[in-house]
Amino acid sequence: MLNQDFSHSNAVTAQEIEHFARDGFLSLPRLLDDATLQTLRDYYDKIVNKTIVLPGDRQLGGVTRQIMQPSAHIEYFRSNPAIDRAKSIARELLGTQTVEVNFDMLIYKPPMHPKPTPWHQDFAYNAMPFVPAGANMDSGGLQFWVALDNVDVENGCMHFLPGYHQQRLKPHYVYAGEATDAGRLLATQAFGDADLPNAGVSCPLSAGGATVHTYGTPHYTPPNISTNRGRRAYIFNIRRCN
Ligand SMILES: O=C(O)CCC(=O)C(=O)O
Repeated sequence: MLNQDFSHSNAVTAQEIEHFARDGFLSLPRLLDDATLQTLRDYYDKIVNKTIVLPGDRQLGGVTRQIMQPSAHIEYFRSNPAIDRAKSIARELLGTQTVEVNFDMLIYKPPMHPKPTPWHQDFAYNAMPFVPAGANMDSGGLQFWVALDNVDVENGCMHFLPGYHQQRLKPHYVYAGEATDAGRLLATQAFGDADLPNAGVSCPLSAGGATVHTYGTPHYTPPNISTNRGRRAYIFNIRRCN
C-alpha cells in the first residue's frame, strides 16, 4: 500500500516514509503556520462554546465532545493550509498524485476530562456496530490528527502501537454508547498488556504539529488530567482517489 520510491520526496523524508510503512504512524512536529493555527483555533472555540452551532455536535460514546464534519458548514474547514500540506504528505505516503479529503471532525477534551479514547483501529468503524475481526485493512486511507494546543500524556496526546496495520483487523466491541448509534465508541483489548492505558508510543506535540496514521494502526488517547490545559484536536482523513 505504501510508496517505497523515495526519489522525489520532499514533504516528508525518505526515512519518515520508511518509518511510516513499518510502524503505521508518523509524528509531524509542524504542519501549520501560526496564522492558520490561530484561524483554526478561533473557529474551534466558537464551535465549542456554541457561538457557531453545528448539527454534528455530539458526545462520542456519550462521553467525549465530538463535532462531525465542520467542513460541511464552514468553508475554512474545506480548504486551508493544513489540508494542503497534509495532502502533499499523503501523496508521498500513499504513492499517488490523486488524493482527496473524505472526512473531518473535532474531538475536544477540556481540562479534567476523565475519559480516555480507548485503544481501537479506525477501520473497525466502517460497519455497524463494527467490522468483524479478520478484515483486510488495506484501504489506502490516512488520518491526520492536528494538535491545536501543546499536547502531552497529561492532557491527552495520541499513543500508537507500531506494526499492527500490516496484520488483519483485531476484534472490537462497543465500549460506550448504543450499538445502533453512529456516535458509538469502539475499543479493542486484543493486544494484551500493550493495550493498557498509556502503553504504546506516546506522541507529544507542540501546537501546530500533527500525527498521521493508517486506518489499521491501533491508537489511544488518555483522559485530560490537567487542570488548566484544554486539548483541541482537528482531525481529517485523506485517501487516494480511485
Ligand atoms: O482525539 C482523540 O481523543 C481520539 C482520536 C481518535 O481516536 C480518532 O480520531 O480515531
